Amino acid sequence: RSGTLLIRGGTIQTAESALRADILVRDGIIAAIGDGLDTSGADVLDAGGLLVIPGGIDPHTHMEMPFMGEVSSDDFRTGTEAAVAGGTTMIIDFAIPEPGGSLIEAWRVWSERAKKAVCDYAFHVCVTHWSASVASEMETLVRDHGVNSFKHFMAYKGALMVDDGVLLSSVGHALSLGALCNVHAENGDAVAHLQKTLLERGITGPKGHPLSRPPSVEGEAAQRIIAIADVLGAPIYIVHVSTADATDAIGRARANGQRVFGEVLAQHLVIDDSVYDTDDFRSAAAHVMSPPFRPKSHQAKLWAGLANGTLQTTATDHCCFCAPQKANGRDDFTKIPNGTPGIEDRMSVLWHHGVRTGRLTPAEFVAVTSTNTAKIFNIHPRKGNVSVGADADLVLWDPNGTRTISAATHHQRVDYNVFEGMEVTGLARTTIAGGHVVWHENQLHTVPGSGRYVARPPFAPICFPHADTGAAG
Ligand code: DUC
Ligand code: ZN
Ligand code: ZN
Ligand code: ZN
Repeated sequence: RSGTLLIRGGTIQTAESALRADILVRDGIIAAIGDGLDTSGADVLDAGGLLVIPGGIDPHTHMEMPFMGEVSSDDFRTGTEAAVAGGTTMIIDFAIPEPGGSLIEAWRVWSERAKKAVCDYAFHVCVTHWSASVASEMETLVRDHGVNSFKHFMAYKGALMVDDGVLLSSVGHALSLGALCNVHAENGDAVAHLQKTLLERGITGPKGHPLSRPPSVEGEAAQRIIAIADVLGAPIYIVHVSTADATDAIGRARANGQRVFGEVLAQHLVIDDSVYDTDDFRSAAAHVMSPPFRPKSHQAKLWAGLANGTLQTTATDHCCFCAPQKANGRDDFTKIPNGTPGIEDRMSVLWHHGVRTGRLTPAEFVAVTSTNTAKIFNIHPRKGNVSVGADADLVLWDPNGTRTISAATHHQRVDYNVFEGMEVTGLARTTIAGGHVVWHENQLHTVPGSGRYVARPPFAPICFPHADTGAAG
């Protein structure tokens, strides 16, 4: 192929505006936008009747992750192939150190695994303990390795969980480095206590999972991390907000001027806790993820949060385990590997249940699937945007195309789909990653290893609202 691509006849939909114009892509970059472009020698893609949107960015995935005695079944090749088939062109995965181990080593291990990715990627690096060497490794990661975000688990006691002391040290240190902290907000002590109580009462099946992680467990942790961030004057990003409790806590903090960000998963927006209301172990276990699915009443709050800006990003926490892996917890729900797939279907689910229902405008759809994530993690306007000079990560989005979601046809390497049977309107006709057509007319054209690591620069201290910049106030 020529390396030059003309996308002709589409409507460019960004988080800002809709514009009828052609796009010229050269050497992986958007070279020109307009009409009557000089296109000699270019391959032409007809986008008539389609929207041209910035490729989706999923800020929360777990490819090939060792977790709860298993390894998640999608690796960086299959997981990113599923991503581009669904219109997502970048992921931010999580590099997790060995217990007590090196953060830089974790970054290296994940970098090695990601070499087979077919779209661009970056890593949040997890802080799972605290020491002087962790602090200095954080500094090295920010300075030399393009990391500007660190992740913390307030749950998974005895494994990944950190206490408030670690949170205070790490969030405060990250602030000084110009990095943003992420948190999984669930009270891990409460979860461990409830798990023990439930097992003692003989509740060993998957029905115990949501009972061990009720909404207040998330609400408490969200309020606590918001208070800790406020004490430090640091921004904070709360992953997979699944409850009215946490959404309200974020809304209050933002109303008070605190810089708190919230992410919501496509799964939590449309699936409720009735999935646990079955004696079929396989089906219930397939839906064991944390936070769990919630009573339906929470969903309206999550959608409202996206529409009113309380929640800014959508993700999937894509973390696949097949039935034999889930079966590890047949006699004890606490041993079911936590996680659900989602990366291939996030964009369609958001369009169908968001835009088609009038909950989101097309511009808001682009914001919450791509642009806001690029801004929050400091890779905008290179990512999350359609502008001259930006990376040519683009999707020719058919707002009226329909498909039925199914594990029988998906590209995710997992034996079920939580959206099985859902008919959705809105799909990726063509996906372009780094200037290459990687998905077209229902076919993958991917090259393992064509994805690139995206180094993310730290934030200038002035960009953090409460940071002590030496200025008055
Ligand atoms: N929750 C999951 O369901 N899987 C991976 C990690 C997490 O926090
Ligand atoms: Zn090429
Ligand atoms: Zn989590
Ligand atoms: Zn996760």
